[in-house]
Amino acid sequence: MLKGGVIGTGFFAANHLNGWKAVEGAEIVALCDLDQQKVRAAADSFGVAHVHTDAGEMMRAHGLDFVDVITTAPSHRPLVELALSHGAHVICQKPFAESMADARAMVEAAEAAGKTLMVHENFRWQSPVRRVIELVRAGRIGAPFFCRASFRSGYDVFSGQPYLAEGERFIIEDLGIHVLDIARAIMGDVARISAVTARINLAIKGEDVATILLTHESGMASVVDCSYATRRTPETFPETLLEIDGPKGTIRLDAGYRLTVQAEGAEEVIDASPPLLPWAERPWHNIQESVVTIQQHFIDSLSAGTAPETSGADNLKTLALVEAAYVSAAEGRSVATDSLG
Ligand code: NAD
Ligand code: 89V
Repeated sequence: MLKGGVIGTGFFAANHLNGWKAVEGAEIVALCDLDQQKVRAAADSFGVAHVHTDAGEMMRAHGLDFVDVITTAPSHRPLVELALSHGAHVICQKPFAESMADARAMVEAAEAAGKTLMVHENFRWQSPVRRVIELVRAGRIGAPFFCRASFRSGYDVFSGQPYLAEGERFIIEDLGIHVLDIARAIMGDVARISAVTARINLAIKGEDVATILLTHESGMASVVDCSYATRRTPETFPETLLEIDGPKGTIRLDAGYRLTVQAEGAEEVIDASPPLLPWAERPWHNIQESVVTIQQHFIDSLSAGTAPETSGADNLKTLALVEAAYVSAAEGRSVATDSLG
């Protein structure tokens, strides 16, 4: 049984703590948050014996095998490097870092320490999305030549996560990052990107609409479109809708987790709804289930000594898309993803 510690017991942490209870091969033995009341409340709710308000103290006290970092991006680099310096493997929430330099530094620190660093990039692990990725990877429609990955909602994310209203950057960095990662998982790595953004909700600081064209290294294209300003029914938060064309057919993931596969003259319609785990609540259940799946993948990767699919090194490529999208939107031009230095 691997011994883990959690850093950050804010809004999203209850999902991780519920998740860790379901994961085989791992146990959370200590929690840390700067806020004594929050960390104590989480420890009481989840029956964790040890609480700390200083991450260094937690690392020194427990001989942890791994650390789960569930803080917001500005604290990721110091906390990840701290955990690595104490010989722990790390799984860190998205967005991995505020800059490519910080992200690269964390990946290099993990390599130097000989430890696994994985990013909790969970949308590609949502079971409906995963089914689509696996169908494409299995060649069901042949090599895809088009993908649309679409997340459009009017859901109020700001009441749970007020920091999302306060940053200069919003939807690409917080949500688009997931959808860009899904496009990468389906269509492969990206050579060029072109983005147009808008701020419709004037009560927030950052952009809440982004429409992004990706040119993949294969030469094929994807459209990633995201909005938190869309008023429509059904409200699909937090579903990513997908449409992928290949020479042998089309795969669509439509609202309500309706998965349609049309290939080689046959059509299959599947209810790909994620399960509602006992502790989960709609509409978050889709995200909540993926937390357990990604955590299990992290522990399985540690046990097998293999690199996780959404490793820190892999996530550099998703983060580069975020950076390139902001450059593209600001400068009104298409940006090569390898031009960011
Ligand atoms: P939050 O602000 O509610 O909680 C973060 C907690 O970290 C706070 O309680 C804060 O006190 C603590 N913290 C910060 N620095 C610390 C330090 N040095 N030592 C100890 N504790 C520290 O944030 P949140 O909404 O829970 O989000 C956390 C992260 O999870 C964000 O990066 C967010 O983008 C991400 N997130 C991911 C998903 C997903 O589906 N993958 C969903 C929601 C949030
Ligand atoms: O998944 C996330 O990162 C969340 C939300 C779904 C609200 O965008 O912040």
